[in-house]
Amino acid sequence: MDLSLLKSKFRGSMLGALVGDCTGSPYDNGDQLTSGMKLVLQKSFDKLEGPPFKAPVVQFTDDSAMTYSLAKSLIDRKELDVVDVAKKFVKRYYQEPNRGYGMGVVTVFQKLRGNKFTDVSSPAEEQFNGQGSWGNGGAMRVAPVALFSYENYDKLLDTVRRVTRITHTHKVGIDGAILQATAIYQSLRLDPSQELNVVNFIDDLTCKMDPIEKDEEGLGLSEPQPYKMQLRVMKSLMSEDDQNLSDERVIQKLGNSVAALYSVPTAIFCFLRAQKPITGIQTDNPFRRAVQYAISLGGDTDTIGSMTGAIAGAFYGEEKINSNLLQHCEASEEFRILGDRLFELSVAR
Ligand code: RVK
Ligand code: MG
Repeated sequence: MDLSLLKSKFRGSMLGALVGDCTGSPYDNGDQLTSGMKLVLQKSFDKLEGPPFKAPVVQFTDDSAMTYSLAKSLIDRKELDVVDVAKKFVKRYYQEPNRGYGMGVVTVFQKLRGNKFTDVSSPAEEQFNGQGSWGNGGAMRVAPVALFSYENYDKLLDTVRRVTRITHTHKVGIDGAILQATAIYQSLRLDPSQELNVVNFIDDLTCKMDPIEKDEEGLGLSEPQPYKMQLRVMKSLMSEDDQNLSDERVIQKLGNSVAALYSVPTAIFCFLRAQKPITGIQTDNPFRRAVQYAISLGGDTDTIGSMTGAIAGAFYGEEKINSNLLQHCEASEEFRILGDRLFELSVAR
């Protein structure tokens, strides 16, 4: 692939994650959006993308705070150093605790600080009576790992697993992060000037998730390969007419919660569905369409918006992310630079 396109895709994934988080956070109250709120969302995107105006930046939340720390650690260390990542997560949390962190993950940070990072495994393992967290917190911050491991899928799997386990040890939480990273990995490799083959994209994800989910033994899950099942549901929804596919049905089938299983497949679906116009989302820009659609589904809007943005940005590249909109997002220049550094580290060495 042309290196300037690939560089734009690296930037696009980092910026996409940020934009989805910033634009989604005002709607993150766990509920569905009313039709009035969907109109407010449409108008807000129109305004942010329109002629420049002065306003306080739209702040990012825990998603981008952790994405930033993870990217910074990979760049500083040139490899995954889980102790350094854990330190960066915790330091940032104590500097700015009000960024909307998950209720459980804060306990992990307290324990990590308490043991002075001498044991970075136990705090996450002890979560939820030893089950570990299945929240989407591993998946929401994983974009830098997909970029860092661009050339080697086995390295991606190993890095995602190790970095996710700092906070999330439940298999469903880890596999959600793997699925999100894999969607970014696949998107980076596709040419955005060609129509995306949605069926192939889902089939490729399914093939990659199959062996990963086969290790479920002993977990006693009612569904042994839950992500494969959600990918099947996604494929069947994608074959339906735009007109018949209500937001309620998508939410009922795929979910919009803080659970990785009910949010990562949703984010991938939003990216794929936004390849074509979606009733009620008025824009010609497919990147914006994906993110706005993800937010309009309600629930965990900032995180599903951010995960959708990271995938869409990796596919379309920075060009499709409106520059006026970026000006309104906190730390967008820093996120662009992180994308460049990760590109230099993993591609242009
Ligand atoms: C608010 C029972 C479990 C569980 C388990 C539930 C932020 C808990 C971010 C927990 C993200 C929540 C989002 C989130 C995710 C997880 N048994 N309940 N085994 N595992 N839960 O705390 O980093 O937005 O109710 O680990 O994954 O922006 O509080 O956090 O959208 O899921 O929260 O899991 O954050 P955590 P997280
Ligand atoms: Mg969230």
